[in-house]
Amino acid sequence: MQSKNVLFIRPGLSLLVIPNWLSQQESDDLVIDLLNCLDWSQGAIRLFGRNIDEPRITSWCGDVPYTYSNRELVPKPWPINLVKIRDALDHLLTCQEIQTQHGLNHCLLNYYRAGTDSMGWHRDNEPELGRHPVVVSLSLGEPRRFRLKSRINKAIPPLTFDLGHGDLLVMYGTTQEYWEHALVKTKKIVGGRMNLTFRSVSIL
Ligand SMILES: O=C(O)CCC(=O)C(=O)O
Ligand SMILES: [Mn+2]
Repeated sequence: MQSKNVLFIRPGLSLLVIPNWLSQQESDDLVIDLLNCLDWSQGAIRLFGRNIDEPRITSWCGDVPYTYSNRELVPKPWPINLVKIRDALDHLLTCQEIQTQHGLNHCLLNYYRAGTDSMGWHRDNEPELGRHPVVVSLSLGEPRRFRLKSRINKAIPPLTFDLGHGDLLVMYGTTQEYWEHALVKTKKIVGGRMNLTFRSVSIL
């Protein structure tokens, strides 16, 4: 089904973008609540034999284990306000005829404390996300620049979205096979931004 929010604007990319999916008030309430009720931790990556802090802090909840960035995220209960959001997003996917194997059963949360916090180019293509991963991304807080670029054809122009408070972006279809994405650093003085990515994870 195609609506005004659905974008099939580059080869191999399936994207749905809904600005202001949550209202200002809903977004304000959610971000405060999630900062307070979840455990936030500093993840690290192993690079050349050294542990390097990721440039962001993270949290998660989910019904199943998920290995992300070489970290095993064990199942963790969903706070009540995230259950409501998750169920609304499952419903949205059904209405858009975007299928998931197990429903949205995992949520990874990133908090970017300042413009120097970021996420480098990557794909969300862990085996437990299946052949065509569905990644539903909800942004809260300060707008930040989200980029997508083709892995296979450098002549295809990249895409840039300034994702702000309450904006929703869904990647699906072959997007994770042919495209990479990143949340880039900025030299501007910016406040905090939270990002929630809901995923459908299989137990392998
Ligand atoms: O913060 C964002 O908008 C992107 C997050 C992301 O790509 C991820 O969690 O895999
Ligand atoms: Mn990602």
